Order: sequence, then C-alpha cells, then structure tokens
Amino acid sequence: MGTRALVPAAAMAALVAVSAVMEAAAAATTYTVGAPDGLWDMQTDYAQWVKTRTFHPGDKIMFTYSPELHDVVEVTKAGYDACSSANNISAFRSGNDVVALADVGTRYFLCGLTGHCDSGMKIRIDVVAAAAPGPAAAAAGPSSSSASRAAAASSAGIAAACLLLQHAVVIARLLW
Ligand SMILES: [Cu+2]
Repeated sequence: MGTRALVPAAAMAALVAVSAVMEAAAAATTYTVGAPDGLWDMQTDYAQWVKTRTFHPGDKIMFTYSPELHDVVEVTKAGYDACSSANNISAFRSGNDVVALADVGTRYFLCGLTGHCDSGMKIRIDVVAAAAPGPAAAAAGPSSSSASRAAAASSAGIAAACLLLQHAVVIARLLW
C-alpha cells in the first residue's frame, strides 16, 4: 500500500474523531455513584467521590448495588443529617437506579438499611449551573444560562475539532 492511500484513511479517521468530540461536548453525563473505585456500598468515601466531580442540570446519577444488601432513599437535608429516611422524598430498590438531576440545587441520598447511613452510606450532590455566566446572562434567568452552557459546550467541541483537523493536515502532509 502506497503512502498516498493512507491520506484518505487519515482524513476519515480525523472526521470520525471530530464527530465523537462534538457529541461528547454536547451530551449530559451519567455518573455511576462511587465508580470507578467503588459503587453504592459500605466502603466508598462519597464525600471524596463528589469532590472530584461537578454536577450540572441534565446530568444523571446511577446507583448500582445488590438490592438484597442496600437501597437508595432520597431525603431532605434534615433526613440526611439525622440518617433518617422517615420523611423520604422517594425510594429506589432496583439495584440499578437512575436519578435525573434536573435542577440546580442540593440532593441528598442515603441507604435506608439499619446502620448503613451511620457507617457513611450517604451522599450529598450539589447540582450547579454549568457555564460561568457573564453579568448579562446572570440577570436573564435559568433558560438563558442553560443556553449559554450549550453554547460553551459546543464552542469547546469546535475548538477540539479544529485541533484534530490541524493534526490530520500535518499527518497528511508527512504522508504525501
Ligand atoms: Cu446499605
């Protein structure tokens, strides 16, 4: 195979990479709670886990666990602080529970089995607006802030795409 035949292949690979980057920039994220080092269990340090992640409206969290061993209860701050699921907001026990983080705010979850929350099986999720809004965007309200978030995400995608295209051009020149 001559080097010339490699050029269209390199261009095609660059195009595939570009569309993958564009999709990743626009998509919301689903976080498996505790992963990759843990899951929804008695060992994972959830305060540590949330520290390295940022949750935005539109993201989802997934609790993965054995339903014989645990469950998931969404509670108020009072319930979270007291490890009480008495006045719960909602309860899940499928072992594969996906919770949508629709709005900016704080959500509290714990395991309702006796003693598990007290042993640390509780998690607090802060859902924050995505892009750092300028003064105008901040005044305009939530719908425009999600629009500016989408714009920021797509411009990040385009910047990454341009970088990939530049690399493809360099590779194509070398091969030619
Ligand atoms: Cu549990």
